[in-house]
Amino acid sequence: MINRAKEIGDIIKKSKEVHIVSHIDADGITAGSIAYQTVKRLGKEPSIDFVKQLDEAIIERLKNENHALVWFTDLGSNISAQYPEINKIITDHHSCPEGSNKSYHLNPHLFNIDGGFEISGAGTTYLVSKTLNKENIDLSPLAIIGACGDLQDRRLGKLTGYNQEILKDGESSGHVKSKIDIRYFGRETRSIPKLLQYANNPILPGLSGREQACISFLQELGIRVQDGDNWRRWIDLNKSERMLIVSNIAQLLLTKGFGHTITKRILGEVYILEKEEEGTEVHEAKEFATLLNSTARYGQFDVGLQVCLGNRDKYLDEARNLLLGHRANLVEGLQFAKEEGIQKRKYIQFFHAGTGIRDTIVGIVTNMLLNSEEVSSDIPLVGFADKGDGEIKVSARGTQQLVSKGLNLSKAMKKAANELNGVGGGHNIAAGATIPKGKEEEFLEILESEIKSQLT
Ligand SMILES: [Mn+2]
Repeated sequence: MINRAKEIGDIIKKSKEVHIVSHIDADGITAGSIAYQTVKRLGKEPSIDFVKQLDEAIIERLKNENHALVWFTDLGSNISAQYPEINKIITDHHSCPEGSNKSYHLNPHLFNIDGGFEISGAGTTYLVSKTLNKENIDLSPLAIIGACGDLQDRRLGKLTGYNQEILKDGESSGHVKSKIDIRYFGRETRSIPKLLQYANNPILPGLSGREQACISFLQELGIRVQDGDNWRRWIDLNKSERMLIVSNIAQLLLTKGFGHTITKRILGEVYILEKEEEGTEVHEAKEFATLLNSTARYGQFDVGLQVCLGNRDKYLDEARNLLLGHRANLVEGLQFAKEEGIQKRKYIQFFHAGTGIRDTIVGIVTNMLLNSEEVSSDIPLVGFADKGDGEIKVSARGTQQLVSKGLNLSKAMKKAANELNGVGGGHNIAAGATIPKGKEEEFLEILESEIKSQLT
């Protein structure tokens, strides 16, 4: 992989002009930002675009724009063997078809490394970046954020594989610190009751979704929840308070029969960005990733890009505004999907949001639902959303347990989409597809039979 990274670095050095095309999620924004900074530091002026997916329209546009070089980050693996007229390099981690092993394509799957959790799109982009300039080690935090944005730390409660190597760069250069702490979202910015209220993976029986119950739980432990008018956050607690909460949560889970493996998930590595201000969304990798997810998914990719490039004041404020909107959309989306109802089949369950949920966040909603109390997680969950142009976005999410039983959503989604003249792919645990409107029923049939054969 390092040799391939060097080869790609040489192509960049030789090129007069570089146009970057990246994906609209947190991993895509960090990947694009790393590429952008890398090209800039070579004294070239990069241009950049963020897209939902590489569809025909985008490819046509790229052909017409006639760039000296197009750098695809966090996407592109599915077209690596196509469109020779586009002079390209690809740093991606999505699973790729036969024949993808090209000298300009860096992808862990080509080297028998699992792109689902060992390295992300931002990570592969960082590998190339580092071969070009040692100083680019300061971009390692972005690769950590990208990996966390793609939930690559979830399986083991910490980053592993190549991500661990990147983390070492971040630590040795003083940009990142990893520490063992509670893994629930919002350590830096949420009040402690809210952190518990929104806890999932695992959910907290009796507490998740119930703010007043969370406040009482904390008060019964003797934890002060407010300092004057201000709610205390996780980072405001002292060590013994944190330990008291963690041990009581663990006890709660164990008495409810969750078992040790699941209970242990509440603790794990969290990644602190040491150069950032404590108590802000950019001080911790997971919170940073969520902030980025609120930008490009709503067409505001410049905000995410500028925050990643270190331009803060105005852009951080804008990102925070977008985050409020994103949160509201997720809450609404969850509510909407629950009201529509999850329909269960034998090997998959699904909901159809129509135009009720944006196609750019239906994947997040699907993931949150699969991890919620109301939805069983013993079969994959599929979410449909209308893209509004005669096409339907499909998102599928599974669990680590299902993957260990043979589930490969990337393969199944790709197959089902291809049969209906759509496109699909992704990772074994999380995948997406775009299909023609009206084909949902057929799609489910094919998808289910494929998943059935994977799981039995
Ligand atoms: Mn990615």
